[in-house]
Amino acid sequence: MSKTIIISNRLPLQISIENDHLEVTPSVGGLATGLKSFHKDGDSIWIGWPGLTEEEIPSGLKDEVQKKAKEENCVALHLTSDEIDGFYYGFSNRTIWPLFHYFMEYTESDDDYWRYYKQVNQKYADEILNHYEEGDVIWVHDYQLLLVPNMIREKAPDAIIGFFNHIPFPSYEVFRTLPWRDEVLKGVLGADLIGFHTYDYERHFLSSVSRILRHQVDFNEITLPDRIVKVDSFPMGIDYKKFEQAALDHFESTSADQSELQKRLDHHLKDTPDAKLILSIDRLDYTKGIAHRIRAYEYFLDKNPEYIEKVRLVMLAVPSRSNVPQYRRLKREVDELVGRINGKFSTVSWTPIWYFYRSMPFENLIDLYTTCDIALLTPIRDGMNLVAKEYIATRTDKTGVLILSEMAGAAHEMNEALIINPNNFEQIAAAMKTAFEMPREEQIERNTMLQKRLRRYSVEKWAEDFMKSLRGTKENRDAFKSI
Ligand code: GDG
Repeated sequence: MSKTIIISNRLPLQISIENDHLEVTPSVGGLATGLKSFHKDGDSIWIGWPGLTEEEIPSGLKDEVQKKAKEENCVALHLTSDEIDGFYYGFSNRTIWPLFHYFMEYTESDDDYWRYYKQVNQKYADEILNHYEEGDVIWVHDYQLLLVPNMIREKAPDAIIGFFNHIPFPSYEVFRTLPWRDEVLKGVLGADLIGFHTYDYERHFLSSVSRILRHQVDFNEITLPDRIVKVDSFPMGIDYKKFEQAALDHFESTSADQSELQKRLDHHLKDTPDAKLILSIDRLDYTKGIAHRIRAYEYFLDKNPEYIEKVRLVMLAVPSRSNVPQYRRLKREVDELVGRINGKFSTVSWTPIWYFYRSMPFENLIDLYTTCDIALLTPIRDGMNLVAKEYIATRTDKTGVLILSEMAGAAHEMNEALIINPNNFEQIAAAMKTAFEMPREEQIERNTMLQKRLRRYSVEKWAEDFMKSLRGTKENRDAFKSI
């Protein structure tokens, strides 16, 4: 029977070593949380890196790592620390990531990074081919594996290959600055179907293909000498039922089951009449606009001192890519900003920002989503932003206000949120005021619409639509051959 082979840089599980034993924890991040439910329900295997370098795994435990992965229908691909440095921290996160998010000043062009990127992409492609059988569908994910589709195509010309890019695709004027632009485009074009979160990313990609490689582009199809490649937008959804159910369970649990975090949040709300909590959750990444958000909050408190002691920004920043200098600098900047603002506004009984620099268990995430009155998400660029969708899904009584950056892919589908430009502090402060004062009925009205859409376009539907379209490309190919 044919199967789906999912490939992403990281597996949805993270393997670590604790006291000579292997520990398995779920991976945090949009791709893993989103795709997990598709993988769980379907007949698929998932190939990816388990989070430990070859050198970190004692030789006696290598088989054990594979066994743990296999229990979850996963295959662990081992990478050396040099490969991780050059391929992951290097080309993926110092070249592609900043460039695709329009941070050109952070983008490095280094031949060694590129060499590792090609080498590791080949490793992924070879591992896929080890598991591939005729009739299988291959689904490659994200910017770390842009060369993989064509590497598979070279060895398995008839394979059905899909590629989905989870981050933005930049405009041609930005993309063309990449020294390896031709190779990258040729690599992705090995796929039959290329998916993006939004129509804009799709448009940018098609424009680069036609202007750099000079291929014929008709609407959303690219004609290659031997095949047609389809490009389309598939806005990724969330596992709506999981978040909704988690929120319902949360409200049904007794006070004895409450987490420490929940008790502290309740304490703040009980102590202060008209108290409001503003939530901010992201990986600590310069694309997420965390420093902008804190500055906008400062601007808001400066302009609206009547909210002092009444609001609190609860900010969860999940450690990410700390081997890359910009991330370390951002960490310092955020630490300083939080310190400065807490120093500036705190009173004996109140601090304006609660800052957590860690990853929290899922249950705590639900505590935050269900308790905070406002979610303030201000990315400077973001492929989609699933946190915005998760926040709305957990608001089972339909109250709560989402303030969302227009630079997030999610903003295209979430018009009922308060949409802001992350560079405009005045506008963000005004949106915060609007959110605090928004009548309950209006919140319910907006969230009813949002929830209806998110429920319908869940992650299951997203994967189903992509797969359906991918299978459809096979018919296209057969028709093309018969011309
Ligand atoms: C990339 C693109 C695109 C966060 N903190 C914790 C935690 N999370 C989970 C959230 C959410 C996910 O991580 C974050 O997803 P995002 O979409 O917001 O952001 P990225 O990680 O940057 O994801 C993004 C996504 O891929 C999908 O295509 O939307 O634009 O950049 O699911 O719930 N989960 C737990 N603890 C935490 O502390 N358990």
